[in-house]
Amino acid sequence: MSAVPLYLGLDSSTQGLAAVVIEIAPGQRRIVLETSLAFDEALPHYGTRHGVQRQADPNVATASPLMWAEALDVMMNRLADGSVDLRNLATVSGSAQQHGSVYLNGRATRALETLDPSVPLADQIRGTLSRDEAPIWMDSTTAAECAEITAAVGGSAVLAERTGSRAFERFTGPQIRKFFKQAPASYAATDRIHLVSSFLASLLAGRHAPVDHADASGMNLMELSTRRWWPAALEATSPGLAAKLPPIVASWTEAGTLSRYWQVRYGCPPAKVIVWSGDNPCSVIGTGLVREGGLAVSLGTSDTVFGPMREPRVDSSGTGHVFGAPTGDYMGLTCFQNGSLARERVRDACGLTWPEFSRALEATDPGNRGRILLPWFEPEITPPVLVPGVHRYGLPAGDGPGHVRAVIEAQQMAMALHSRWMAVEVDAIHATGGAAANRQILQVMADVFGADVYQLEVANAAALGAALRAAHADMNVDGRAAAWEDVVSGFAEPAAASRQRPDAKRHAIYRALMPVYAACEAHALGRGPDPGPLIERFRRDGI
Ligand code: XUL
Repeated sequence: MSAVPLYLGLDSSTQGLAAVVIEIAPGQRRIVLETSLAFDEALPHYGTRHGVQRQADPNVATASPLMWAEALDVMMNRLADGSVDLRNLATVSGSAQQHGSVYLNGRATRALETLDPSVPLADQIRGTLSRDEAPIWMDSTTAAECAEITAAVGGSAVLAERTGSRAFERFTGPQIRKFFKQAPASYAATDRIHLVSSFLASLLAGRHAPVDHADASGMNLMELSTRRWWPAALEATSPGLAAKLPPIVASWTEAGTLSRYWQVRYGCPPAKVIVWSGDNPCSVIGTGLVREGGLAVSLGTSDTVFGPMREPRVDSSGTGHVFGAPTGDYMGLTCFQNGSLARERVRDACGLTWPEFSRALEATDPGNRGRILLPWFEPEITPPVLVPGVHRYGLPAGDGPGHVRAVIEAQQMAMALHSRWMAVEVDAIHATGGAAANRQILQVMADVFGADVYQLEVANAAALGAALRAAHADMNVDGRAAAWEDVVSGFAEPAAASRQRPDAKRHAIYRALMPVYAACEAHALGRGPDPGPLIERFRRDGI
């Protein structure tokens, strides 16, 4: 009997690297292994906090590409220790935090092609960087470049219409422009600019990998309708950019095979490497949302709301994004920067463990008696807040349980409010990400959205999505690619027993609280009056 093929999905996220291995054969579909490492603990010599190299300026966020490379070595070493039979690996793909960029010099091409299996990967890549640190999605230092690019292409509406998003500080185009302006010599010495996803795929394949159309749409550089680099955006960004960018390909394209480095060092076969994609696009697959109509919420370092779209419906309010999806369709996404780290900040400030945090949530009233917190500990993406700051409305600083409920309610209301542009009628939400394990948080989600909320079996939907993308590229039916429904079936299905239903009374409370929350946001952003009277009215009538 021939061996059952294995598919590996890797997810290089902000805080760590995860791997999911699945096997698929007739009558046999199962997750063989799920494992992860945290950069701070596994690779302490990079001195990161939550995977990020923080500087004094809270708007700067970078990480070392060498750390991501070294993590690949650590993970492959772990996989090769016998827990899976790597010899049966058929295809590999990956998922990575979106928008971050890696700058390589002219030595990279040869270095990738001649990686020596006896020398750690990071040591061989060190000399190929034309910029030591990669700016990542949490960086918000490019407001000037966003304005310049926007003006050069004819305004925000034009940029959004063409690329799927108005200019965003974390997007790769504005980041590239800033690098070109601040370090012109290093920019000139840059031969190739990769996304985190295409950089890591290149390390596996031993040659420059293309970017897939899904992750490329997070750059303000790709024309959504043609899925090619948009010349006007390239020109507005930096000189000679076209020659430095990888080609854009469909998400199921083969980037090569696992190079000799991985074969000799870890006993891998020459398995096909399928281009990597962004973590949110991979999560679309990993949450099983392969057709329009579904919605997922990911509670990770960033909180994101996303769902597949058949046709691109660009957000005229400038809040969200339209990306390509790995299925070949599109996806809508709204991103919130103050996700897990904000929950952690509140938990730590109250001196609670996670179980105590959950109990505090349960012990407080839905609607929090109108006590509202805007948890902008870090700069926020949605709504745009460049100067971080926490705002409290009717919430005394010493009220620990009140803060616990307030941070969760604010995050859920912000997600519900700012994802309206996606115009998806939701009756079910697939929840993923670390905090999706918390039933109390998911109950608030169900009550705020007025929708059923399901947990998925796999904690890391992005890594699972990458593994499923790897499988899809290998699963041909009569010479044609397998249908996505067949690929995800049995893996990315919500567990029926996990269903959490909204409570009609609580949903009514949140419907009444939502305009109060929106008024607090407007006030904090300097765009609206004191919401005090609205809060008073809610306290009187809303609960
Ligand atoms: C999405 C975004 C984040 C990162 C986190 O636009 O910026 O969700 O992908 O990894």
